[in-house]
Amino acid sequence: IDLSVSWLGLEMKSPLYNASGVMCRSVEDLEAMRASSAGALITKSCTLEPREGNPEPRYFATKLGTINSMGLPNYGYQYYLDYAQNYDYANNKPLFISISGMTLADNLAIIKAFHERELPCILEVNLSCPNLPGKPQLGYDLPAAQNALEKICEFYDRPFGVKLPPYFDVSHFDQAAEVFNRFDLLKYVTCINSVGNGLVIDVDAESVVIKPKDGLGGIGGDYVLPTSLANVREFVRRLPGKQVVGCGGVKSGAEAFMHILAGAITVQVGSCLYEEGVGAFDRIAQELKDLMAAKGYSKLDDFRGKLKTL
Ligand code: RRO
Repeated sequence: IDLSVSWLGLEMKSPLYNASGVMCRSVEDLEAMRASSAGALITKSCTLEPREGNPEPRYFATKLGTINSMGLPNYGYQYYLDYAQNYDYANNKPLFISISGMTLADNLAIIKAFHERELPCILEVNLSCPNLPGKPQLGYDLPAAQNALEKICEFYDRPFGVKLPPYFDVSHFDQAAEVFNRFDLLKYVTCINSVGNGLVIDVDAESVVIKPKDGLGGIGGDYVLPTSLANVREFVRRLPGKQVVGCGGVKSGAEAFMHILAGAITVQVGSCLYEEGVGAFDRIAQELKDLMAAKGYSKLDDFRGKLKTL
């Protein structure tokens, strides 16, 4: 069984890698990702300056998934630029760099710095952090998102991607796709970031479980699987010539299969990776191979995007 994927001129031995934010903040985390059986790795979203992030506790897992309000803790873009500069692209898996500046000017400065180094890493602009008090998600303000993409494309001349929030209305899928289709170098979208501003409650303690924003945080895991699959399928239909990366609710071979069946080119693992560690990649890849073998499939293209309707 062959799990390899070729896209963006890159070769991946497996479609599975980390969701940005999980196992990717420090060089130690990134090296654990690199040494794992993941097919690629993506860094924690970075800002112009280093950030401590929100006060703890800021992450909590339940039986059905996770809530987080990390608040963009990261070492600042220069740390990830150094990692990307020192990365051995010829002998390692593809490297993606997630960027989430606090302002458009910050994003442009960070992207310019990467552009000047002419590195073969792929930039992914995060339009969807739900956890910065007072900062709306750019993906929910489509004119602002369009303006940001226009400014980026004035100078950036390499393929790149964006990380999207989940959309919940068919008109919003249409409006978002109309914006993304204006940009040729925007080669992929990653669907989805966490479902923003959920609230997990501990009955015994009669309390919220995380400190920031009076307990509000981004939801991941089982809770979000149907929403992530819908976003993947709907953007695959609306973005011809672009790719969609699936992210949300993947904890076994079955969910990875679902994302690819819905049309995802590759599949990211977030909550499950946080809870299980990088061993999750071996397990999920084996489960995906077993499922494909049972169905008579030998490669991902045999079923990608072939979801049936009734
Ligand atoms: O750091 C975070 O709080 C965070 C970010 Br930037 C994001 O994009 N998604 C998320 O669930 N948490």
